[in-house]
Amino acid sequence: MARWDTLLANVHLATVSGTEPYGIVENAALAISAGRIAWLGPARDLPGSPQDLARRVLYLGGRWATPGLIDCHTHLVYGGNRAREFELMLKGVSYTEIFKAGGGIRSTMKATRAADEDELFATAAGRMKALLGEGVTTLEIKSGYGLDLDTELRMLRVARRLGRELPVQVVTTFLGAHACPPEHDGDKDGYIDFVTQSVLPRVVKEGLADAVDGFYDPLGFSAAQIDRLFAAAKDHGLPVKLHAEQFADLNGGALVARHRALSADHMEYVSPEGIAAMAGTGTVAVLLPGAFYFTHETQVPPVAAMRARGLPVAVATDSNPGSSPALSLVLMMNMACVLFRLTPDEALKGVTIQAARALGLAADRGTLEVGKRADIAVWDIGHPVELSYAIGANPCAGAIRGGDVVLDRGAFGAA
Ligand code: DI6
Ligand code: FE
Repeated sequence: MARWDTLLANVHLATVSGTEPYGIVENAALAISAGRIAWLGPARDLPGSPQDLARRVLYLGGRWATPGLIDCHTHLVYGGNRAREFELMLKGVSYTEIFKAGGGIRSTMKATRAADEDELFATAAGRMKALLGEGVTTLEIKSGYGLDLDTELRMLRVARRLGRELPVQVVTTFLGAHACPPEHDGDKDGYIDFVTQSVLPRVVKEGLADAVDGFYDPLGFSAAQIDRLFAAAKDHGLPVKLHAEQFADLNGGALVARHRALSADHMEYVSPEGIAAMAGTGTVAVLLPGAFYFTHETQVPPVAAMRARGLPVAVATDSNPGSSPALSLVLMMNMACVLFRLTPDEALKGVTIQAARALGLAADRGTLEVGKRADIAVWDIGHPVELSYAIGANPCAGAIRGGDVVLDRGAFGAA
């Protein structure tokens, strides 16, 4: 009797575990049973010949395998796009000015309210396929372009449906507190009442959200309003995360630390005090180089200070129509290295184990280790540094999710 379901052979592993950069095991093998990693190590340590050990042997032709990539911050579900606002931004009108003139999040709100479920599903699925083609096996999707009950629920239902119908695990986040809609103009407190008393209970009742997020910014909501939002999330047993310090230092580090948030996202303007407050709380700093790049931001997130305080740092696309129309997590790795000076090892951790941590899933995935889900990306590269090195390449040759091959571009050949 074969002891394993599947054995990956003739492969090099970047396990992203242990203390060495990338957690490399060369000339390796990796066994999968019941959708989980059952064994891994140098091939010479296999307790028999591959064919005797597993019902199925996949020969990877000397390619590299990493944990399946995890995009822990996206706004993939939305109507329309903001290409015309892009033209304005290139003429020198800032993201903030466009927002204040009634564009920005509000213009996507209008297009999203006008889109039915199938339309939202089809456009998001198209975008998602680009990410899955890069070995993404888990991704987060936020609501936040409805800003009314029906549309927020519709966005989250679409996100759940994407996870059922496409070969990826979708983690959903309720971002009702993304911006104040026209119905509540001048009354952000009233809108937060509506979000916490009318929308969140329905979201929870229908099981549509895995976490709650808000936009902590003068364009979004105040610390007192976020406190109220997070208290309501806690009452419903949901973890929280926050868009913080994107355009200014507002002491967001202390705010997320106080709430033991899963993550604090953007973080360009976080202060040394903010980093100190977050250190040791488990909160992950999620860096979003696509938004930094696209909004012509010049304030680089203080990566050296984060590193010095041992803050976990993740990297994500922030895929959204206004500030980061990005559909490549691999490109974000390059941008995190070049623009923010992450090391390529940190960038790989940022889209695997640290991204898993930002979703509260680190015990289950994010590294190649025995017992973790068999979510694996296979790459046509000679060394894992190449994932961060190239600009605009997609060396992904295949992907496995929960032990099943979900993407095959010729990775799984014969011996
Ligand atoms: N910050 C962002 O970068 C996205 N949301 C947020 O709070 C942008 C959303 C958009 O412009 O549509
Ligand atoms: Fe975002």
